[in-house]
Amino acid sequence: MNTPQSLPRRHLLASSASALAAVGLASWTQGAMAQTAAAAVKPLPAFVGWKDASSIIVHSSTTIETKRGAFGTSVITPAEQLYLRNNLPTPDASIVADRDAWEITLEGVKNPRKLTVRDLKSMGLETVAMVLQCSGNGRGFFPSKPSGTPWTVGAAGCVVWSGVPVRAVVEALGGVNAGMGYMTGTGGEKLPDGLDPKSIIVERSVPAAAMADAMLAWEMNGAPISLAHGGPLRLIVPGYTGVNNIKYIKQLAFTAKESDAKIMSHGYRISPPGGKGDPSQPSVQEMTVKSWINSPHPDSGLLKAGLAQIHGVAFGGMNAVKGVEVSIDGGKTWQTARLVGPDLGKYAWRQFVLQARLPAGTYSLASRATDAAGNVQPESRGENQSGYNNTSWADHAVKVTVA
Ligand SMILES: Nc1nc2c(c(=O)[nH]1)N[C@H]1C(S)=C(S)[C@@H](COP(=O)(O)O)O[C@H]1N2
Ligand SMILES: [Mo]
Repeated sequence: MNTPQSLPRRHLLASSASALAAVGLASWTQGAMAQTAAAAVKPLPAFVGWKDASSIIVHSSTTIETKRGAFGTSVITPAEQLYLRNNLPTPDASIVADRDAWEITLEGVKNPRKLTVRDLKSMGLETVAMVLQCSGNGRGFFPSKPSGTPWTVGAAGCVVWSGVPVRAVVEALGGVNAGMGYMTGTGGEKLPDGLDPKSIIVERSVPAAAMADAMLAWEMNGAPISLAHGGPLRLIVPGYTGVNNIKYIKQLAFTAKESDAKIMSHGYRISPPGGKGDPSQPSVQEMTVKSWINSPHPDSGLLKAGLAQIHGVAFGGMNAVKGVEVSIDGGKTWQTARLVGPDLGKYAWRQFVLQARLPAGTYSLASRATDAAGNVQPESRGENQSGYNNTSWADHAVKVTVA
């Protein structure tokens, strides 16, 4: 259930309008449906009133994208500029009033129990820099116009998380029970009455092996995680697309099977064009090598002939980035870009720059990254019904005019 449109219709029809209004779901659904009326500037929803309005595109009250030209060059994406994507209305701010008291239930381990954030803080500490990217980032480039937010490049950011490694928590609870192939996280949203919980709950399973680098995090970019980004506690699964990083997590379970919540069984599946998601199809999980140019770009304003610093971001998903090439002629020829700044580990993105002398003319600027395992960012997107996992360098190319 990637889009509000895909909320089961019969449930919506069966529910009373007042029940929906009570949880803000009615206006949320309408807002999301009316998304991207091209240039219409929507106001920031109150719970993210602190975001930097000039750096973001508000598609709806639950879908906010970073502008391509707003990505800076110093690796980390500030919270004020970071994209936002909620499948359900955001929980009440009361859940971050006493952060340390937030409880999470651990299941599928030898000694299952409830732990508070305070307990977790005594069990271990780790920090990871990671690209957080929505599965649908780049959907806006699909000519098939899949339903869902038409993100271009800005449903992604590179952020630093701090928390306890999941494996430390699991060890403290006696280890994972035998036969548990999955790690399943459940979001702490209050679910509206009158709807089948399985049809809307945000619950995702990843292979249990992802536990190796996973974390239960309470800090983002050096501050307690905001409510908008999943505070008081968020499951972080480095290398996996956004949806697998469960906000306000209330349960972490090691399970024999994948969750049967709709968002897992039918949502976020790679279905053939024209098809519907089902459990037999690949789930959108590990990210693969991708890059794009952030500057110059078509909205950069007038570009003067002469020296240009063509820069952008590149990441490998599960692997480090080995190198990036840049083309100024739409991919006919490539030059090696320079990786810039600190390497924050394989799950972070790297900034790259190509210094080029650009005489007056029109240019198609493209970037193509290679990861440490030798995988090269592809020219074409993998077609699929919902517009997931677009890593095409051709789709991400920008046309600029130099005068
Ligand atoms: N509990 C919960 N976790 C969630 C979501 C949600 O709606 N509820 N949305 C997911 C999706 S689809 C994405 S892309 C990311 C977005 O994270 P952000 O809003 O912090 O950028 O959170 C994921 N985790
Ligand atoms: Mo997402």
